[in-house]
Amino acid sequence: MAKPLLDLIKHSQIPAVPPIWLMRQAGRYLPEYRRVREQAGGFLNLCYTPALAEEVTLQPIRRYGFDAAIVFADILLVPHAMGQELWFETGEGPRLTPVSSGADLTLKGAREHLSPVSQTLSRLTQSLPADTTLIGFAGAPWTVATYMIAGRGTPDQAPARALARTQPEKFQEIIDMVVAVTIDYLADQIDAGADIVQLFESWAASLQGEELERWCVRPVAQIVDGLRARGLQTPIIGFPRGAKTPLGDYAQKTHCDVLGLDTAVDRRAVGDACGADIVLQGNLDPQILVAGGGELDAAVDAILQDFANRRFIFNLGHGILPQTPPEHVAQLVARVRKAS
Ligand code: 1CP
Repeated sequence: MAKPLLDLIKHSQIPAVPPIWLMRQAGRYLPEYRRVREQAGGFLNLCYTPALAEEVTLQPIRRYGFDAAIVFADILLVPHAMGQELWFETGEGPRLTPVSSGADLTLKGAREHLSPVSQTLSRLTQSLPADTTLIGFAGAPWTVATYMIAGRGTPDQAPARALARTQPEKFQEIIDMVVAVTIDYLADQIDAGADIVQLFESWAASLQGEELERWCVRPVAQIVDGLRARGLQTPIIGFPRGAKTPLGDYAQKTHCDVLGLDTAVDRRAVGDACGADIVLQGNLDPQILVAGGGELDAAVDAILQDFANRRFIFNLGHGILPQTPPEHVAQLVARVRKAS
């Protein structure tokens, strides 16, 4: 059976209705997610138990019939697999034991540690509707490293930026190890059935110029090229949130097939700057999805209009917020689909 979202990337036709999925579409805004998370006894158990991770991946598909499902996991499973302690403080987000060089990490056993995620994907190839595209993912190395070095989320990524500036060779070791683990991890996700993979560069905004090239662009290109060198032609979505670089250049230099746009991106300018061979994805403001009503309809219509003449995947400009009313998501999907 055809998968409209995957087909959009592989072929050059522009469909009448763009395919739609939402970043963080499984999660705390859904009461059925909160129930399974409780049953799992914690967020990490949920990620590492394939039957439960499968269930929460399917929840938003059942409710809304999105064109794609994204496997339930987290970008911080990679540092966990490399030997860092990882835990989630309720209401406060992730915590890790901070590292400052490659010597604090290990590659041994990382692939095996991450195998539950591939098992979740295998299960989903059986349980998803046949026309739903299956998305795997990982964090981009810079973004993952910002958590590894600080031991937590930070507003300005200062600890990672300081290490990159003062001890670039130590920082490079960490990045190189994350690149190596991520290539294996995504290759395994693709072997298990992922149709597409996305690389989340959530903290691109904290670097610019040479540093952006070295720590964001180059490692992502190494991952894309590493997958291609293994004969894997699976489409890859890059999402450089807030990147201070022309996005057409980012797509070209990283060799990504799809460019995820954040909320702040000027849609028409990006549309003009990127050739027709790049598929664009985005960029509804998650806060407008919280607001709903006429404001939501107007924002959806503006996006549909701006991208009417190119290959485009409807999404948010960042992850869905936990306070989002589930009925606003239904409103969004209906609005996108009736626009044909
Ligand atoms: O249930 C809970 O309390 C945990 C909340 C939660 C969820 C639902 C976390 C903790 N991670 C996830 C799942 C998740 N994370 C997915 C899969 C599901 C889906 O998309 O439907 C994905 C793709 C991610 C990616 C992720 N994790 C990113 C990149 C995207 C982004 O939002 O910028 C980042 C930065 C993380 C780290 C992380 N994990 C969890 C939290 C709260 C955070 C952010 C920490 C911070 O910086 O404050």
